[in-house]
Amino acid sequence: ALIMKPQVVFVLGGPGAGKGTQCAKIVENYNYTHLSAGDLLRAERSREGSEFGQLIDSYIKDGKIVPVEITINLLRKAMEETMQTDEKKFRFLIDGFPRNEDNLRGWSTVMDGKADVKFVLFFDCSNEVCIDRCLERGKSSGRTDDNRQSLEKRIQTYLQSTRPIISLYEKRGKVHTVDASRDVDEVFANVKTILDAEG
Ligand code: UP5
Ligand code: MG
Repeated sequence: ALIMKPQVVFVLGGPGAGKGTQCAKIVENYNYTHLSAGDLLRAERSREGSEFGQLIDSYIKDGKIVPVEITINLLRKAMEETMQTDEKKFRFLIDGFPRNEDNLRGWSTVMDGKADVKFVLFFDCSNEVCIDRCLERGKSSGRTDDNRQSLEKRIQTYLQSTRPIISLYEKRGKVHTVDASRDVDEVFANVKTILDAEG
């Protein structure tokens, strides 16, 4: 069978901007598979026999970005498994990646020529709103990084490392920015306009 080249949308934005929430809504309405790099790392952290569990655990608590060799393998495997299960599933939302230059280098090394990055969907939101949402979620999420101390570091990492990656794609005219501070349905209405126009 003819294997389609994966078509990728990178979904970026600060911690708690609503990437996961909006990706879930996109999947309900469009033919995309959602892959959250953070979720894949958290699953790997708790996988029996993982050699990276402790490393991932400490990076996430510290709001630091895990070395790309780990993340890219998880993403590549998830994409391959999806496409092997259903060859029509070749459109992916990659949520929370690439977050820094190391991530970008790792993606290029492994995926250049093997996947097309169509554009970046950027959920833009003030740090204050991001922090409030994560602290609220922290009451029940069980996430080890939904506390004030980790959040300060996550925001710091986002501003220092991830914003420059978004800017880089912006210079290439590849970013669609969404105001993520509005309510979930208003944000999604904006997302729909973008996805409908992109085809
Ligand atoms: N919420 C959502 N939208 C809302 C809205 N419009 N109005 C009001 N509330 C809204 O939403 C967060 C919370 O806000 C939820 O309670 C939601 O109901 C509410 P969510 O959709 O979960 O936001 P999201 O942007 O997905 O937030 P998340 O916390 O997942 O973002 P992060 O980017 O911080 O987390 P991620 O899981 O991507 O990464 C975690 C860590 O993993 C990183 O800090 C890093 O240490 C590591 N990591 C890597 O090292 N490499 C990677 O490639 C990826 C992650
Ligand atoms: Mg998320």
